Amino acid sequence: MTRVSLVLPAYNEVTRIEKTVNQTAETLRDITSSFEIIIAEDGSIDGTDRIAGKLAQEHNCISHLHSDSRQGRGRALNRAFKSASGDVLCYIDVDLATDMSHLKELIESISIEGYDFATGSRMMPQSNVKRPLKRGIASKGFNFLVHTVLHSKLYDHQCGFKAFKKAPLFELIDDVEDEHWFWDTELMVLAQAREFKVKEFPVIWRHGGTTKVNLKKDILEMGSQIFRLWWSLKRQPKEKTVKSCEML
Ligand SMILES: Nc1nc2c(ncn2[C@@H]2O[C@H](COP(=O)(O)OP(=O)(O)OP(=O)(O)O)[C@@H](O)[C@H]2O)c(=O)[nH]1
Ligand SMILES: [Mg+2]
Repeated sequence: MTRVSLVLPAYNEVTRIEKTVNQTAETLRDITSSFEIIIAEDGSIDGTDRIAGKLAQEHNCISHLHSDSRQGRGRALNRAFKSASGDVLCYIDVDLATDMSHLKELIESISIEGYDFATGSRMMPQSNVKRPLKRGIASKGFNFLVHTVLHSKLYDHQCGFKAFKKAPLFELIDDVEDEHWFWDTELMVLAQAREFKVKEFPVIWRHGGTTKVNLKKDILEMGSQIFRLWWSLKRQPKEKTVKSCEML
């Protein structure tokens, strides 16, 4: 039987962590009888760590990874996946911005359809998205740069709703240098460059209200990461350039 490990990266999420964990467990129970939920929490100063610890104590299927200092989302995910016991590894953002009705498709893209990497998408023509105009424009600009500079075929790289087959993820995970927001993009660009089977599918997505993104600072950082990755790929041998990506 396929075992699913689902990671919730959490930084100062006291208002929603418990509800999200409960809703995630309920949704997972309808998909598989073997799963674990890992709360990858660090640096929280609002009591998220206390609630995550309590949930982990109360339920065998929940575990809590904690650091006192903020690690960045990418580093938190990296550490959580390395501790995971599942065959299908996935993560979703705590704000549940992507509609949970898509979780089954996300997991089955890997466990049944045989993809190595799968991601929800807010940018495909069939996606149904409500988000602030400013964030929508920033996201379009970012994805445009990733297409043109890094030759990615995906419409959306940053959707916090992704799943992986264990072995392909572990082939790449230590090559991903970014430790925060760009981690997702870097992983998906490398997955295409190494010719893994990648699926992108449209989702219903609603902006989660409060955000951890600092628009000005994070956009500059993401922009510089695009060029850092471009330079790093350019220096790699020819067979590692982007060749294919399957999309719905
Ligand atoms: N463990 C950990 N999680 C983080 C860190 N920074 C952000 N997160 C989590 O990453 C997820 C995404 O954060 P959001 O604020 O929703 O960011 P976003 O989805 O890119 O942006 P929005 O579109 O505004 O929602 C949330 O579950 C956060 O709690 C971090 O430093 N460490
Ligand atoms: Mg979000």
